[in-house]
Amino acid sequence: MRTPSPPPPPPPPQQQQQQNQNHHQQQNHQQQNHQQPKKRINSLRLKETEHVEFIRKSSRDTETIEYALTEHLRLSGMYWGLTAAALLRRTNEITSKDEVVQFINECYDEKSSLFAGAPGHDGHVLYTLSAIQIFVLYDCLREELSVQRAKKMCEAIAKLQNKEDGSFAGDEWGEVDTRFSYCAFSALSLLTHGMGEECFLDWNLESLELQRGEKEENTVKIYNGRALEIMRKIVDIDKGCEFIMNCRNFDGGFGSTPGGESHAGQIFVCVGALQICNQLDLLYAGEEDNEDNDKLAWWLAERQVKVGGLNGRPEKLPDVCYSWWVLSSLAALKKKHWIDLDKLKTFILRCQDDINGGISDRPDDEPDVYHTFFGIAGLSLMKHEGLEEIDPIYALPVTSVRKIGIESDWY
Ligand code: GRG
Repeated sequence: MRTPSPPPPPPPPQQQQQQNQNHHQQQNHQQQNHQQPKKRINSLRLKETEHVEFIRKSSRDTETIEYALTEHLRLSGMYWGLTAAALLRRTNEITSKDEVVQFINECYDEKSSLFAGAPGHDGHVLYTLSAIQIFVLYDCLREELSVQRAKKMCEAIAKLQNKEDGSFAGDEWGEVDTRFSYCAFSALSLLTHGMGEECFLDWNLESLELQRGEKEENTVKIYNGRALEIMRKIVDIDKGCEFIMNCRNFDGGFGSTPGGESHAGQIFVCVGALQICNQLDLLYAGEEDNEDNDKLAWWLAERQVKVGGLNGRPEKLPDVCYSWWVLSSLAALKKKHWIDLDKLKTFILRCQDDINGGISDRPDDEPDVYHTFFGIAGLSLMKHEGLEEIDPIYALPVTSVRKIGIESDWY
């Protein structure tokens, strides 16, 4: 299962080899793009106003084919757009809070006690997380989510866990994926932190004496611990983390299910889930693993290709969204500096549409809200001037998670 640990930085030879291969792919791609008319002038300055306008327009342009095709993930789209705007400190320019809350409530599916991607669709743990994230973003979880609904959601999430192997399904149809383990743990963590003690009192938790948002040193840690204790009453955290560890590969990465190929997106969800459950130590539990000799961080650092962008797995093209999936995972491992951050920043800024706003996967492609969010989130992780800082585990502004008492040392 385990291979010998790689040497410490600078880049290992296989990175060079892989970068060369990626370079060829990029050259081909760039050659194709040469034939298309250039529709923007890129100044390498973050186009804040244009991005806000792009997000605002994307949520209003209901007649476009893109809008129709993305209906099933409308709630996640709303989370991407609003969180990007919050990082730009301009949420109010997108839409009103009342309109947002009304839409979220329309997405609630009474049958599953979960939120759906759009009104009338089936509930799913991914959209449940998006709904909770938006409530946290607006600091209105307690006002807008009834205690009864919050408890039903906790029970519905618990039902998605397989008690034998600890995995989570996304919904009643049963597809299993480490993405859903992350969604379940993140949703429960935000709920248990944000709802307050009275929500959980009749679950024999009287002795926990929860208080919201304590700021003093140490008390916050205790608060985090108490929220985790509540989570333990709802789901089997240890088995959940055991399943995640069963999805680990010989290269240090993680896949969607045991034996699945390592992929940066899956690594984000696995590292995040372990971190939320306070079990990140499991990464270093093997004989050869320790924090200084970290195969996983190596795999992640090797995702940077010559043009500065990151790919999601070996021999693939770079894509702005991996600025988030890779860099947030490295942030959790406290190894962001294993990437050339200046080159990554330049790559993201080159993917902006300077005229109409929005960020695309690669330079000169069409922008969309997904890449706009993950590009801005990546820049925020690199502490880009003028942006709110983002929490690499919960994918929400640090100011928002602090308001519900989540204080961490991974920024
Ligand atoms: C709160 C940020 C947040 C997320 C919620 C759903 C989820 C939890 C995480 C998704 C993680 C994931 C698997 C991301 C990868 C998405 C992606 C770009 C997949 C593309 O895969 P391929 O194979 O692309 O089409 P490559 O780049 O490998 O060719």
